Amino acid sequence: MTDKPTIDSWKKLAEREIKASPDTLVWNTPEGIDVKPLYTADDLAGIDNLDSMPGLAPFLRGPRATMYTGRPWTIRQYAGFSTAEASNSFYRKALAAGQQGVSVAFDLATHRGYDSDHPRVEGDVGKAGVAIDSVEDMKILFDGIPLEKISVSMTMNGAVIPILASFIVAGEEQGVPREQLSGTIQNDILKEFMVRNTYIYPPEPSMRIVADIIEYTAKEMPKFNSISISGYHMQEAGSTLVQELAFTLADGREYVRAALTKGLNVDEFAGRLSFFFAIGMNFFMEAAKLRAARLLWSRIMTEFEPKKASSLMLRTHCQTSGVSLQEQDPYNNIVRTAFEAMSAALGGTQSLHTNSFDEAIALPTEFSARIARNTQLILQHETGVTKVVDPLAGSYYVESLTNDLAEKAWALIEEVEAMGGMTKAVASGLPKRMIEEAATRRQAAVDKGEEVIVGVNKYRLEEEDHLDILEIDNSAVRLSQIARIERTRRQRDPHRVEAALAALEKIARSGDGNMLAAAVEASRARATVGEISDAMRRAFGDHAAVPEVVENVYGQAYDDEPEFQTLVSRLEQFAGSLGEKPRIMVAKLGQDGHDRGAKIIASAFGDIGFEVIAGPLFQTPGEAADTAIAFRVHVVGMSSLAAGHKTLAPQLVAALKAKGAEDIIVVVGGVIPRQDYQYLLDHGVSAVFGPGTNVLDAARAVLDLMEGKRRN
Ligand code: DCA
Repeated sequence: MTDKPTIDSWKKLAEREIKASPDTLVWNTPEGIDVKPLYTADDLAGIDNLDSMPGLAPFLRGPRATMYTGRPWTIRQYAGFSTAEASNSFYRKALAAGQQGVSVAFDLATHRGYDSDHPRVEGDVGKAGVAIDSVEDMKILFDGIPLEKISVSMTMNGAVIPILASFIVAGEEQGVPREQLSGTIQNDILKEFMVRNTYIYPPEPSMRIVADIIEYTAKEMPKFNSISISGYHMQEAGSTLVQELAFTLADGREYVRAALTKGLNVDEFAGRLSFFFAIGMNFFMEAAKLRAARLLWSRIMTEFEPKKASSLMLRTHCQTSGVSLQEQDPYNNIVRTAFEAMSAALGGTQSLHTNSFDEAIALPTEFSARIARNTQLILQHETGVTKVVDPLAGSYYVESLTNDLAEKAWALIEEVEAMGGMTKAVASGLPKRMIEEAATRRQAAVDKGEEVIVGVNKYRLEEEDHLDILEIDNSAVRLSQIARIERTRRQRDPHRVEAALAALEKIARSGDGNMLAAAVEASRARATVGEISDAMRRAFGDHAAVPEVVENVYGQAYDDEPEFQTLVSRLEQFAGSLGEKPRIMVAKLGQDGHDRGAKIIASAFGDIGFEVIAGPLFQTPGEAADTAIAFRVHVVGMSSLAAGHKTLAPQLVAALKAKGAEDIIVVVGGVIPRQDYQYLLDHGVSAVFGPGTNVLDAARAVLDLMEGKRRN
């Protein structure tokens, strides 16, 4: 007879197999959770809620009793490019091919409240999303899409008032009253200050905007989700899953408090708060994250003493991870996305976007978008994952992970609370700094090959296959948008526009009234997105962030490793010959606020020994040239993630030249398709660093360029 198997007998066996202690197999994750090679029933001891039920508080196992067995998640692909016409045709085709909800991506000019004819946005119009200047564009965007049936999600935070207003008016003019409109507006400004940077106004009035929208939708639009509290962009910026979980839920708590200041009862709006998480490659941990999120949200909401059970319920959209996509060997991204989508489904998401495989490089083509959509259709129809509610429940490992994540995130939520809540924490810069440190640490792990990415730092192809990508002719989009704005301005009643904008500005200044209600009237009168934003700008001013750079994280990860030290000494030698530290300015141009790459470069280059000047966000090429000259930099490193590089980089080179500073070397990094390298090199750029570049390689190349310049 054999003895009852125990953990000790397993350990002995394991030790014999690997000729080392099984403790050496523990995986230390960035979350600070040490994942063991084996979980057993013992790991469930002391864990609460193992016997909870889906559809019942605390909703750990899902917000619905039947979950996907009753109705699968919504396939909601985030898309939008160039003009309203082009995006509308894309949506209609996608809906006919099985997509179930629309999700609009706006261009960065719209996000930041500028009309397409504004001189600051020349490189941004129609790139990375659709350009919307007024209700006229919005009507075209939804032409032939029945807004009483199809739910529409809009990723908008900065210019959220004019965009939601013009959506409401587009609905009205399509014959759909606002109480019938269903969908979601992102309206999550706190994470913009933390990571995404498409804010317009300072934090305090921005929070008032959030509260006004919650109030308006609670009273007037019962089917509309007033906010999508988003952790997605935190993970994209490099956060750990614990940080994503904690900061998102802490943001949610802050929004509830803001809404309560409008005199609402918590049950009037809590059921229409929604969430948005990223799903990366840590398969089981991501599924556990969604389970932990539901548990913690119901804990947080209990504090507000709601009467309705639905007020405790966390409903979420998920998107597969953009940063997990790679430029190298890009078809691998299809596989990555499929695993992430499966994890989101196992975690119990309500709605899902699956990325297209070419999104590390450009906007999706129809072909890549079809594969992304079909990934979800196959999951729903062919794999059987929809047939059982919360199928991972009871797994020793997943229940332990759920519990560990919940505990760690709760500790961080309490830390934020001790600081006075998320608005104060954001103002202190702590969450941003923590995320940037995590991002830099991860970059070092990838650069060192400790974290394997197939096709990038291991199994790299000798030669990459050619990939056809979508290219937007931004100047044509801009001209057609400008023509439509001019037509709209000609045809409207200027007195009505002026009166509506003045009324909005008055509410913005006084706090007496609802800004969205006033903007709906302005939008009916054909005030543009830029004009409505400007009315509030006059009251609130613009927010200007001071860029900070983390130190000693990248360098520390390398410690005394020879590869790193050789570079540091080479740089020291060069500095000696130069008589000063080489200076590099990391520049962000146009409305592209995605600064993860810029921050990592700034931080790593600083640790290597460069003097780094972190340029402010949203500069024009001329302004960036002025900063570069003022700081007497040797190199400008322009980071571009939003497809503006072909317009903005040549303009930067030209601006430097015009100001007599052609000596300053310009390099460009970020999401730059290979097809564009030569164009940039032909226009005065000295080197291009695409996605997946090892930071030490980039630093070596910049040093080569500086040495070369000095020799000539
Ligand atoms: N049995 C019966 N009814 C169900 C079931 C079920 N098993 N599952 C869902 N439903 C109902 C829901 O109650 C809902 O109706 P309601 O709005 O009247 O309550 C309807 O079916 C739609 O389902 P839901 O799960 O709410 O899915 P979505 O409408 O897609 O909303 C949500 C998902 C996360 C709440 C929303 O905020 C969203 O779509 N976010 C997307 C954000 C986004 O796209 N961001 C872009 C980056």
